[in-house]
Amino acid sequence: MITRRRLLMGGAATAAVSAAGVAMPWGFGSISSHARIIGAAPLAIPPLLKGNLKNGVRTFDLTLKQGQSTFLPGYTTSTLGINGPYLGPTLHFTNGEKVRLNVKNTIGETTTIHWHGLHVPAIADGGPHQVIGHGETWSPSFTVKQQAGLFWYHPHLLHKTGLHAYLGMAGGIRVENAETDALPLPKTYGVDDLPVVLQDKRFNSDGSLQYGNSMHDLMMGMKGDVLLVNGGVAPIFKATTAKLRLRLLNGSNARTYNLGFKDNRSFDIIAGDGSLLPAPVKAGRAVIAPGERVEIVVDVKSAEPAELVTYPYESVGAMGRGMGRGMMGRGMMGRMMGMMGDDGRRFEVLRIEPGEKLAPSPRVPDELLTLPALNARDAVRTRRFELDMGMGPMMMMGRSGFTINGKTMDMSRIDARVKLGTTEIWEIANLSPMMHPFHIHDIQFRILDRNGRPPAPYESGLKDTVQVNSGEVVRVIAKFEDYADPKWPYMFHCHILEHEDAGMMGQFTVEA
Ligand SMILES: [Cu+2]
Repeated sequence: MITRRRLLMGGAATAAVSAAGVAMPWGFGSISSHARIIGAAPLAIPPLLKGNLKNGVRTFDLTLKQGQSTFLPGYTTSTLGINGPYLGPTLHFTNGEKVRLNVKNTIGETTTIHWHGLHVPAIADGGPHQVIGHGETWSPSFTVKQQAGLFWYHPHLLHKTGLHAYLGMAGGIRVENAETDALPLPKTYGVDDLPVVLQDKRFNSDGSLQYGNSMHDLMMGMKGDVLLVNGGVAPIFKATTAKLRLRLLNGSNARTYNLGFKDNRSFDIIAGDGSLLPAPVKAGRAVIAPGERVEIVVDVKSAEPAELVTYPYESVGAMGRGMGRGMMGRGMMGRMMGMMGDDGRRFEVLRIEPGEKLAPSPRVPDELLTLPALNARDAVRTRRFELDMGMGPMMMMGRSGFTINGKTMDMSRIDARVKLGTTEIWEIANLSPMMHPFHIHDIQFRILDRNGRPPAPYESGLKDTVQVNSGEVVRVIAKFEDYADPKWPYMFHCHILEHEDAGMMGQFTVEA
């Protein structure tokens, strides 16, 4: 029997030791045998929850709970989940519909649940101000105002987001929209349209999840050596159709993945965080940072297995910038630099095993979504947000160096007040030596430019999280509409959860 104290303290107090054969990554040492044993398991498809429609409101019941999961053969792992022991159901929303979410917390301590990417009133957002005590039920309701896409929900408690998300509380939200429903894209859930949630974990020798508090885990974010895909290791999907749509969600605390197929086949990137792209983008790789979503459509051939794997990821600009501000001497800098992009872990993500006979799939349309032309002149103002990691004296004194505009998160401070109904440009400047995925609540924005250059076609749709590479200035533009509240703020923050928890977060209100 694992007490809740034990579960929640978990690996936090445990030294960063991986027992041989337990937590070694796929392809390295003895875990390869483990991975193959588990790798025979089918891809788990979370249940699709459609809610109960009553008096025009679609109601979803979510219970946050403790659970026991088996990730490694022969080991039981204490986890947190939603309506189950690990992860949660996929919620099915339709644009324009009013929804209510009854979120009951039974995990033994306070947490929150945030609707990542959804445009909702600040009080319904589920950020650090909307705490749900143990035994309590929080019931926000709002009207769904989104493009079709994959959104998600996860905890957002101040200083605990990393741990609570890591233990397993997360789920997808599929929004359907009449405008995009008509497109001939694969959309049968679990058949040709698959949720793929990526999360890397580390395990203690007793099979418990390890959540480190080492300086390295704080600086680089918590990275694991086992990749869970919908809660399984290197799962298999038996394809029955000629095309598959993979809705990839990076639900990891800190790791960015450079995804591609082992045989380097190309695929169509059709969607980013908050909408379809204007047009499909042919690619052989898709880089997805924590918090981001990418949807791809890939062709499969009868009886020919295809493996989705990770390739080396180099964050652009990290190596070329030289000394970060506030950094210590060159020796430490050199060591840090070596770790900024990639720690050398390679993962098997998903093995697709097509049957002999595949149902035909329509070709991906040449045009997917019409978005208005971007015009920087629509903005009434530009705000600048400087991301930094002071790794020198600040850290030595035990103070967090993870700052935005030189400040760490303070729940009693509003960092920006936006006027309702106006369009703003937010200029995000990364002064630190590593990439930070910057997430803004409330809005879906468009990327204007990166260091003055237009964004790549694959990031030209609606976004809520953007990779800001070392030394880069990324400008995004959005209109802040519908919901004003002078009291309750929305958050903006780095989606490397250890950075967020250490203070790389701020608050803004939208005011009439
Ligand atoms: Cu960060």
